[in-house]
Amino acid sequence: MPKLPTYQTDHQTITFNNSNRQIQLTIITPEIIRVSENRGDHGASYAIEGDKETTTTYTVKQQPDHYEITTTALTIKVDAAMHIDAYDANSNPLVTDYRGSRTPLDRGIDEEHKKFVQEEGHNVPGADDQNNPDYFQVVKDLAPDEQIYGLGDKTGYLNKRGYEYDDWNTDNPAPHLENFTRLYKSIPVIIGLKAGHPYGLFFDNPYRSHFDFGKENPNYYFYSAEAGNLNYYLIGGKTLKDIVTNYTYLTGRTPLPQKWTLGYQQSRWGYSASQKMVQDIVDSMHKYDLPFDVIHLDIDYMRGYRVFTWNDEAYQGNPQKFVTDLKATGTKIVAIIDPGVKKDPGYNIYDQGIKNDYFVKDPAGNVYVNQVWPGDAVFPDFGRRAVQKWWGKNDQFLTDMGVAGIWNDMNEPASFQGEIPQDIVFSDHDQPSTHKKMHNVYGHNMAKATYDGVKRATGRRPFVITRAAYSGTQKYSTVWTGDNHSIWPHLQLLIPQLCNLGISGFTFAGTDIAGLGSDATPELLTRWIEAAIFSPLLRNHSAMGTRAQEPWAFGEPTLSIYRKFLKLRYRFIPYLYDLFAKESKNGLPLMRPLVLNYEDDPRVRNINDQYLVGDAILVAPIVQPSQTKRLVYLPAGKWIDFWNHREYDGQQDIVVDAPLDKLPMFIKQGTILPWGAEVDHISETPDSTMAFNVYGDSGSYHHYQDNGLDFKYQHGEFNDYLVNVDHGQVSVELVHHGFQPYREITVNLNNQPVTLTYNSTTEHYE
Ligand code: MIG
Repeated sequence: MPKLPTYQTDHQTITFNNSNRQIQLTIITPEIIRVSENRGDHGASYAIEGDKETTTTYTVKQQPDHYEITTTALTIKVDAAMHIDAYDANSNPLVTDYRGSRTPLDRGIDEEHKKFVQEEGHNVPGADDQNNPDYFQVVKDLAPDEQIYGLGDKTGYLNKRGYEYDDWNTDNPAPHLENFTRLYKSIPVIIGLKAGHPYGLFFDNPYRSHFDFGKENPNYYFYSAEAGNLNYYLIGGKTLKDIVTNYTYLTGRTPLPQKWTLGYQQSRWGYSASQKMVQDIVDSMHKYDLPFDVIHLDIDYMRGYRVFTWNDEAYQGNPQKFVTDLKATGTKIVAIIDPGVKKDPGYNIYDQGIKNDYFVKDPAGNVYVNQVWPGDAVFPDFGRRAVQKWWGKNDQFLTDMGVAGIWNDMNEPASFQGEIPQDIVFSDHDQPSTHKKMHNVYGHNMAKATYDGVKRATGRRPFVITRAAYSGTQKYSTVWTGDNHSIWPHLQLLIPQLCNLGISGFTFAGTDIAGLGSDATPELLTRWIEAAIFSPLLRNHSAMGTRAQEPWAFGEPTLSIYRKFLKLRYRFIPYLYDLFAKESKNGLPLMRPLVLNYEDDPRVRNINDQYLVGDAILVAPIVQPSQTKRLVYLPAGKWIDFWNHREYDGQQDIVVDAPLDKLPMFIKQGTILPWGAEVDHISETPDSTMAFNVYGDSGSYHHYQDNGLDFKYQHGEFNDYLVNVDHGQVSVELVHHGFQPYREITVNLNNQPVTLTYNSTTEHYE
């Protein structure tokens, strides 16, 4: 029998040694175990901040041919060949090393032909570069009944099985279809179900990586990285929800946002070239009675695309007045900032960066120049604290103007004259490193710098939107899915894409409604606003040069339907805000795939055209042209049609009507939902009343309320209401009282409103 490795333990780390390898297991919590092997890379994690290790008891047992490391939730077996196999508490295999050798795909092409085909512009995926000495791979068994989710923003379907993907943040504006292996973000976490048993696997290594989920061979999946340390986290839990909670324990959760950020946002590349154009959009929003909170300013508001400047002349010499006046009428401005700084001696940002040595350089020590919007541009070295601080301070230029949020674009980083070479010197936690290592965390560090800067300057919960991200960026920024197109496949994509982002920690996400590139049609715009109406980030955005797609652009009936859905959105904002309050504690996304809640039901394991909002709402949008009826699968429980209150039993397929103005929606029986007042924007004045709708005759619900703006809630300034309905008996209790309570609460029970009034002496609703 081969000899087992030796081992030593040091607190919660167990180090295994044999003649050629040293592998460490670190028990982070009973449900999270890290597997690592130092391969010469340095530098702390970007995804995980702070010490996540909690005191955990575990045992190490020696068996004849392996060791067993056991916590209350996981058992890891380590054998003589250092295979690592993870099991749950009931000995079900979760993540086990594949013992065979890989069988790379035969693509039927030799090197010479490959060159021709590539010259014509086709993408021929290569075999991974196993000759590179830094390359390593992790190959794990794939069971016949195994589904793989997560991985952030990738294209394709909810279940990633059968596909391959790359992590290398990429700006490619061609339509993102299922054959695209990489997009703007690197979020290397997978959430799996193996024979119905949930697990998570997080590969924390920012270098270019590849994932193959049984495409090459249905018996295994593999992860490979072109450099860095072997460093992955095995995550267990009783349910898929536990896996997401544990993963977000490790990498962080989206903090509670300002409430208005859940409002509707209108954007188009081009508006911001003049105050008049922006004002016209605002006026039209009012004229057409469309509720909204935000107008975005794309790159045209700047002076010659110089970041942290404003083309004042196009804003009557006083953009600050414009922004402040708009704010007074309930409209917030969010402005874009790209990382590329125009190479332009005399321009203060460039000068400061040069003087303080803040830009990345080539190995010979010259500031590296590439091109982006302003022409020749240089790139801040966000891996240094001083550079992050400087950048965050620069954001004050905008926040002092009254700008309410910052939109970070182009931070893959994108560059027009080819990709930045791998050896350009980028810092890694203040130490010189390379673009090769820092590429995938560039956007993360920019978003973090922005968050910190805005927080310091305003004291409010920063609203940052970023295109590029790494695992953990959710702590600092919301995300949008980048340059989609006005095409039906991209309307279809938003459901699996936002659901996978959600279970990968990025709940505050959205797509450009109706598509950035290409020309929308009235039907596409209508179905898109319906399908996306619960997406946490709700922004219609389009590119310069495409057909207009504002809500009124196609006249009627598009405008009225659009208005109807925006009004519906605002009714649900209290519910979405409640979900954020919960998410910030448990990491569970607002918009979620059905499998997250119903993992035992094989029918829901790859549903790509329905989603849930929290636990209570099931949404089944129309994502095909001309379709006016559709099949809806209802999981276990009883469901109530939102529109006509018809009741359905779960675990069946039903056919529902969906004329152009209808989004099929079902509410789980036994739930209570807050129902906000009809408003035209989210006000900063606290609401004095709230309503709740009851679906069924019993249920209970926690409702959260605070000022929706700053961090006072962290010092107890919030209310937690418990609404209870027991066979028609209504009660409301203020479980936590730290904010001005509603004067009046109405509970709508089968269309019978029961109104309770706050008695400030007894602190009860009566
Ligand atoms: O190269 O700022 O994804 O939302 O409108 C294009 C212009 C740069 C890409 C963003 C898009 C934005 C556009 N930007």
